[in-house]
Amino acid sequence: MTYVLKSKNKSLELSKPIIMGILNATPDSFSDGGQFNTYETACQHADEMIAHGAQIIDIGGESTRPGAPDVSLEEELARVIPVIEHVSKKDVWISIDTSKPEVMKQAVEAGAHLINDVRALQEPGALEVAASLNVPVCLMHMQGTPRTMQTAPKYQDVIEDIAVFFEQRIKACIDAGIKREHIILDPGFGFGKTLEHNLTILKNQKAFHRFDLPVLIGLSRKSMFKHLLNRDVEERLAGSLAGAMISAQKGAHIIRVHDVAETVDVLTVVDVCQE
Ligand code: 7PJ
Repeated sequence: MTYVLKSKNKSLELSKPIIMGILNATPDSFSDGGQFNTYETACQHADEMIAHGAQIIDIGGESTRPGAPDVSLEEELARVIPVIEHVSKKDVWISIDTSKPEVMKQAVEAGAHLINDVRALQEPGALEVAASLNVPVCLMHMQGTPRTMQTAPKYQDVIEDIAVFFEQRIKACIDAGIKREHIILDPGFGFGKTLEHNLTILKNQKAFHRFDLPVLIGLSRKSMFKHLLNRDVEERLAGSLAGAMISAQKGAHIIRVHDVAETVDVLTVVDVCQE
């Protein structure tokens, strides 16, 4: 089944996995925090990821690393809107990584095509605003909140518990007037998950294809590679690429990464060997 995402006057074919490049416009993100937090460096990094083959640029102004402080609306807008305006001049999709309805609204007005919400539109007003904006939405699973999620994650069955969450959120979206063809699902690696949970999801991600919706996978540089490989954040490229390769082979539609050029190579090799 080939999905085609449509937003504004653009469409994005998901017949093979595509790359979402991560642009953190935050001063405190865990893996590249502080590196891209000025307007110029953020724009430069976006341009580079586009040149390397990213088809979506995911722009976020709120750090969701465990224990990160809350960011005010004004601060989040000041971080992301100028960068969105810059990237919107390019031929690429823009995703806004936020949970705040007002940021969703202003970001889409400034040029964003897709809403990526780690809280799956559960903040007050988010469902309604997303429905009115009429753009695709990525619903990510998280257990707990960014502040507490890694304390003691527990599941009866991590795959089935996430599937129940997806079912409920898909229904909430449809009831709010969001089109089914606008929904993307993401199991949320590292968001209230132990290493064992993350590995179970990596291996069994095809289970989420039961919803007949595109699946987004984000495991780039995450702490699962610290726990599995004992690697610091700047040493997680090989692990991240292996995760991207497995996800591509298991049929993931969108892969969210920091290292665009390297992941493009991996996906090209996977693609030519597809049976
Ligand atoms: C994810 C995300 C993810 C989606 C972050 C990081 C932490 N959005 N935002 N999926 N992770 N959809 O960049 O590693 O896994 S923030």
